[in-house]
Amino acid sequence: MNLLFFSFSAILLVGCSFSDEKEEAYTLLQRGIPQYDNQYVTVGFIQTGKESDWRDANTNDFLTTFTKEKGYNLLYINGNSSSERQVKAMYDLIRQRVDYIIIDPIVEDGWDDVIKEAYDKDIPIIVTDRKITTDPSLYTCWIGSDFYMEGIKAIEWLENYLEETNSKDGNLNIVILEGTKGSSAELGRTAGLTEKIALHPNWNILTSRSANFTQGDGQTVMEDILLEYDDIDILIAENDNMMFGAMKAMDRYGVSYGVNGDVITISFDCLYEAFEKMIEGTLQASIECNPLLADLTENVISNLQQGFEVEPIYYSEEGVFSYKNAAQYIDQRKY
Ligand code: GZL
Repeated sequence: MNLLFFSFSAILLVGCSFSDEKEEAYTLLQRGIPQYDNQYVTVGFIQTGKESDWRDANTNDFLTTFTKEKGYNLLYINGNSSSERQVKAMYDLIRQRVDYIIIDPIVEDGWDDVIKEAYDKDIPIIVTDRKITTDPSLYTCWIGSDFYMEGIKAIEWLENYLEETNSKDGNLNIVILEGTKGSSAELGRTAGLTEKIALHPNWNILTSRSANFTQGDGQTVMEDILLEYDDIDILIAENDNMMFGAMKAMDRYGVSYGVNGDVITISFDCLYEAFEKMIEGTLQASIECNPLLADLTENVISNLQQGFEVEPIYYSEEGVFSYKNAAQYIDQRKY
């Protein structure tokens, strides 16, 4: 049956213009709305698309949690980094009358109409990881990280590090590699970072540019920055993969970084590879952003199935790790 869904969504997602995708979806699906086996709870999961190792861990967590053994028929849709595709996929799922829809929205805007459609058709929507600007009364809940606090935590770590190493005086030049523009992870982290940085008159943001959460863009954007600036003291990347790419760029241009280098390195996510780099000292701190949200999400759906009330917001547990404590925790890491 899932194959039928994918074949329909493949048809729906090709050739329609954004303005008529809703009608197109409903017309095509009129001819054959799949009938799912109602012994299972049918859950549509619309993911952002591949852009980072964090994303792979997040996707895998949902695929291995919402299983037939646990009573779920999971319809996984890869958004291919396209908000338009995500919205079209949601109209498909609504028309198929799935029991629940989980979305990880690429960006916060553009969801109002389709969320209202789901609300009117009584299909509960659970937003995970990134947020949407739609009226929260129209969807069940949001589950994810406090991105603003992640930005604050990064600067608090930097303040302590500069104090401990007696390097807080003098002008400090900062470069920020931002995540996907308009995503709540980027908006929240950037707000937290810039708000705390502004409290330090001797700190200067040389440039803050998007590298779209990808390793490849992290490298190319950092290469451009290194051609413009030769006085960088601190590099903050809004995810580990962009930092890994930036490290390749700094290697290429002979710029030293990390505990024994010229550039202090701070990133977000806390991937296993980030722990390896913190142990070797090239990455000095990573602010955890937990991708393992499926259990929290499944718990919400299980409560809804039993008729229980659920909360509007669920924050995941997260810490801060550095070159000092990475070795102590690396064996416990799950992604
Ligand atoms: C954060 C998540 C971000 C990660 C990136 O919750 O949306 O997207 O920090 C990922 O690695 O690509």
